[in-house]
Amino acid sequence: MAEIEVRFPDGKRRRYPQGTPLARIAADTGRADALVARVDGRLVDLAAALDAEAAVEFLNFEDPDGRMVYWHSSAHLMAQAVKQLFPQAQLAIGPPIEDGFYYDIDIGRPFGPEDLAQIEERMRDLARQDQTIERVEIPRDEAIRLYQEMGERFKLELLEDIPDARVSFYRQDGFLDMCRGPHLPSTGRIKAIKLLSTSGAYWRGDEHQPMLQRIYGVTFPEPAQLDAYLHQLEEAKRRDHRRLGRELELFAFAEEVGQGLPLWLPRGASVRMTLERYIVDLETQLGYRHVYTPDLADVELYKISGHWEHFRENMYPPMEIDHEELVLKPMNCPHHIMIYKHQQHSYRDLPIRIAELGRMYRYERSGTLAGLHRVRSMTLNDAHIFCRPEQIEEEFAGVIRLIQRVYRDLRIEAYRYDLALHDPASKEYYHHDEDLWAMAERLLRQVLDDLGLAYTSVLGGANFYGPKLDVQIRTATGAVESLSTVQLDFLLPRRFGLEYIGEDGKAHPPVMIHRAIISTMERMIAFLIENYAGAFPVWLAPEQARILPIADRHNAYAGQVSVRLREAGLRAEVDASNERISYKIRNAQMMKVPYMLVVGDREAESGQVAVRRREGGDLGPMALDAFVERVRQEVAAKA
Ligand code: TSB
Ligand code: ZN
Repeated sequence: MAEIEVRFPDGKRRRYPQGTPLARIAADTGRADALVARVDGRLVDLAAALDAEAAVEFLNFEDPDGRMVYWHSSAHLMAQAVKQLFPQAQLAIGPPIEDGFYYDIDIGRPFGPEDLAQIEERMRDLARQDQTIERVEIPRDEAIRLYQEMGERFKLELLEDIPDARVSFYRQDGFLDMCRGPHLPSTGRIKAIKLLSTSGAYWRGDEHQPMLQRIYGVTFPEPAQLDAYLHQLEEAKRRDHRRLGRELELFAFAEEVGQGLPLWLPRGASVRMTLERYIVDLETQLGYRHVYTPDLADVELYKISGHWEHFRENMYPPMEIDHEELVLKPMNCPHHIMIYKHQQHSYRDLPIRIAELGRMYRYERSGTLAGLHRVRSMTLNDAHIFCRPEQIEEEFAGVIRLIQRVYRDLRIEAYRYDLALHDPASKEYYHHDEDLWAMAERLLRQVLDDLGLAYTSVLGGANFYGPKLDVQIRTATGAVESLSTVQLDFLLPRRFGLEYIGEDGKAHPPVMIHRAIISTMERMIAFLIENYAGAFPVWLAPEQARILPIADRHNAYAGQVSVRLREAGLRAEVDASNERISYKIRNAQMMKVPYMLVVGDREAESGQVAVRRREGGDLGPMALDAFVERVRQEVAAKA
């Protein structure tokens, strides 16, 4: 029989008889962990035979594609179990997702927890039976007949969209599911199984269509991997800023106020104010000048800037009054541009750095709102730097250094830099001056390389006005969002006819850098809550110390202590409730107050406080002045 040559990723080559199943090649090369093969770049079942020479790579669970196949087969396994337990069930679609898989199923009622437990148990049985998973191709009309007999109306609808003469199915035991594949060789590969939740899901995501039940699950080759995953889920729940925001009384939403419009409660407002003071002071030191601008503007302003053309989907509709058409501002740039334009500028004045904690309003679809991470009214730590072209690199680098400084102070460690470039193919969105784009993008790369920053390039991520560098973070629920951003812009200064008088005595357009370090106060604080799991460092904590009188007769002394601490610039409160001291301590710990100062007879007589730390641990009695000094140092060091 003819032989064919197989090339492996490590460069090795081997010869096999034509038609050798990939599974045999995997076994022959010691790849018992293989789940699926990549043959000349295409994913193929291990059961498939290799007919021609090819580059072959075997994928296991560690490979993202391998994992997708694993979870895809797990979805089939779940459907098989459901069909055995509920023969009348109608199956819709069941894809793998980033963290597991789901299947949309209709059994005429929601699945309850007992149902899930039962399905999970049946999946384990079926997996233990280690049934072979086979690919079968049948003519389309036969497939239609099959699904008609089974009464699978959703599968029939799916078939309507498949034009092919033959349709592929995957079969394990008697269970057949229409699918492109590829799949695992057998159900026995699926070891650790957990069904996580159910939710309603409209067929085809259309609210006019029937509501199906979506079951989410996850599986792993090793039980320890499942344990680690479930632990991580718990951890995410523990850190979720929406829960912590409620428990720690930081912020709230009210139906009466409106979706995505947060109310900052005193404790959240305190954190925010500390952060605002911090960044404004830092910016002032670095030569930024702060301004205030209105929340409304004539829509004309945004027509000139181009936001009306490119950003309108995110803007609230105009309000007509006194022959003006007013819009809520979605960005601060045009206002800052008008401030620049208010005066004449010489090259000696540049760079001019105009900063504002600028309030913005953006329409975000209700499904995308996510606590403080994504809101509709927000305040941005915004600034626009107007500079000469030869100052771009220095200014850009300065902004990146500021980001690094702030992230150190805030102890933000898990993030990634994305360099967002324009996509020349999307002509409607981006301005057409390709030379300008090329120049801007080259400059940014240059700065990043000079700073030795590792970054990922994202084609098509740029703003309509220019390329940008975004700092990407992950929220507790796993979404990736931008935090800080630095954006280069040659366009808006031209659209507004901005100028400065150069050394040559002629007028030139300045270049603009848009930048936000803290991001919006909303998103940054959402991120910080999750980052610290609610336990703010002392300098940011809304309540730095809580004074706990042991009995009512100590309330007066506790009051004096709080006055002293506040005079020293610390945030302190007294718990004068009628509770036992152990209860007061537990309460303060639940609110994650960094210091608890217990005061009783001894402390009142000696002018001391007995200090306990949030993390546990008794520092014992301390003179009040010594405590103040200690906290002041911690605040100064942002410890
Ligand atoms: C930096 N004109 C620029 C500015 O000068 C600008 O507005 N850029 S932006 O559109 O990218 O927004 C800046 C930052 O605001 C984003 O990086 C993101 O961190 C934050 N942000 C954007 N939309 C929302 C939202 N809906 N909720 C919370 N924060 C948001
Ligand atoms: Zn801007």
